[in-house]
Amino acid sequence: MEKLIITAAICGAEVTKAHNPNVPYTVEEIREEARRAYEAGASIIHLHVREDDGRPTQDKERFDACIQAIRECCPDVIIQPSTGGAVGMSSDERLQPLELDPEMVTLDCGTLNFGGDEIFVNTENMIKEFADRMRKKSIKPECEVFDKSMIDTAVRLMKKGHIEKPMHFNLVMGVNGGISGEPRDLIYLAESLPEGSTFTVSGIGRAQLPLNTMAILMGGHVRVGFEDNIYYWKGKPADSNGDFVRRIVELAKLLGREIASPDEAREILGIKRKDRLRE
Ligand code: KMH
Ligand code: ZN
Repeated sequence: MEKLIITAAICGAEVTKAHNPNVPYTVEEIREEARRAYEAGASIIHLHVREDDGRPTQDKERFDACIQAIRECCPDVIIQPSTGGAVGMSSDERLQPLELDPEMVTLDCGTLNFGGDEIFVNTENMIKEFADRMRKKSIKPECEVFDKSMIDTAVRLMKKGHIEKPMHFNLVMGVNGGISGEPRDLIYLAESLPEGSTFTVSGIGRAQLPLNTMAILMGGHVRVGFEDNIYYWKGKPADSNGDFVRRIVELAKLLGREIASPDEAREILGIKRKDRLRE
């Protein structure tokens, strides 16, 4: 089996210090959480950024500051900014991190309810525009799918030339409004992917650990972190993203999967390391 790529989604846009005081907001807190995840074995940092008071932002300057800070202590890690941002942001706001020419970003592949009255809007025309902008800059999209229909949308857009092969998917499972996080759901999604694609599994809340375990066994990859889950065990808030990553490293060892370094992850995903990251 391929080596295991571990992504750490270190802060997200929705969780706050009221949920878990260890959720990072400032540039320094984000750098330290990235460092803990990287030193534990993460090869990708999925990055949202916040104002110092915790408000989510897609501001290019703030992304730049966080990316530079992460680079200081994680020189070769793949930094994957979010183009999802937070519910209610405009396309222009969300697309700002593309101007920094990252190696990889997220591409959200459909609209869904996102709790209460919130709707996370990703119309087909938006997805096409986002994907075209990524393709023109040779930025690898990670297709975020929250339900089976979003896989179908992504494949349709691949066939029309908006997304290049091989495709990489993140199966986000257990969001209220998306697919649930039962084992049969993961099997269904994984069997629906086009041949030759790779996939990561993100389980929300208590679905995180069981779905990560299944992903390791199925030859997929895993995402952990505060964006998806703030508890290490039921009722015990996690101390850091590093703890989640370490647990996956131990589990993978027990289950016979080696961990991919950032360069090995690039190889698996077909990403070319960009020169500016070597500076
Ligand atoms: N914060 C969610 C509304 C992504 O990073 O692309 C969207 C999200 C997905 O987190
Ligand atoms: Zn995200």
